[in-house]
Amino acid sequence: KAVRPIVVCTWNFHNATSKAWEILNSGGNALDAVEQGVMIEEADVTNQTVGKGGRPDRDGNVTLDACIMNKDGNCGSVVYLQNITHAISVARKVMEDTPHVMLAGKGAEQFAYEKGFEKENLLTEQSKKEWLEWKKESKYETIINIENHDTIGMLAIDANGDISGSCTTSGMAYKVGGRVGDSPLVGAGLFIDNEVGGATATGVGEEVVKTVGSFLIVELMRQGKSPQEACEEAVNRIVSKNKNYNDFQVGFLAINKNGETGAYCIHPGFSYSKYDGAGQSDNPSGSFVK
Ligand code: SD4
Repeated sequence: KAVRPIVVCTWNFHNATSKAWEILNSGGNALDAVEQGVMIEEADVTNQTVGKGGRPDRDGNVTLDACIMNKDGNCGSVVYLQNITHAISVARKVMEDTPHVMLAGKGAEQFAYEKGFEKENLLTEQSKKEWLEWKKESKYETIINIENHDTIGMLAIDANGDISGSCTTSGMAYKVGGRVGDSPLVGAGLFIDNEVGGATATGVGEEVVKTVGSFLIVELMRQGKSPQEACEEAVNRIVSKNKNYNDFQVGFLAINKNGETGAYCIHPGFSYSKYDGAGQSDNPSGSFVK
């Protein structure tokens, strides 16, 4: 019997899954759940990889990437968005109120103001202080390491059995100005097919983009793989193509139409949060490197 409703998200963002569960459990739809769930993290200034309080690029600018996808296969995305906390809600507006899929930079920001979003300073004192520290030692280089995480990707199935997903991030800390990662790219950081399931990614986005990880996982599930098997194959694909995998982390999370979930990552440390009729739980992910 299918498990529903159910919500999962990357890492241990219990407040986010609780919010999504509240919506799902009162008969709300999966799209509202995945939007409002991740909004909790976007607003949380102590989460320095999502929304307000996110770490800036190497020039000190906080730039956000996000996308959302619904049961009909429609999607909306924003990249390089500045001065707006709730990138995911702007992405939803792109999906619902425009004939487009993706808006970037100034255009996305202008669109957000037209839709009534407030201009906010996203760089907190804490993130600014850390950035100034980084600048002293960094020689202005973007360092790829396995610690840079916390992007939230969320997948939900509502009481009707319909699936939606969301993904939102401030991206890699101290990235080159203008850099866009996997999180707002439909197919890479997130993919949903209402007949099959959904997948989302966290970690070094460049590696996820190169293998179109989330789309790959959904297609593998379509061919009969379990969410766990599909996530493992997607990680194996990355490590077989890039011998430097000791230097970076990628984690995938997937759910199928029956509410079965799976997760896999390169290095130990990734986990996901789940909320269903059995309550809230933390689920450690298996890893390629033991
Ligand atoms: C990115 N994938 O911009 C994001 C970063 C991330 O957990 O997931 N951090 O590459």
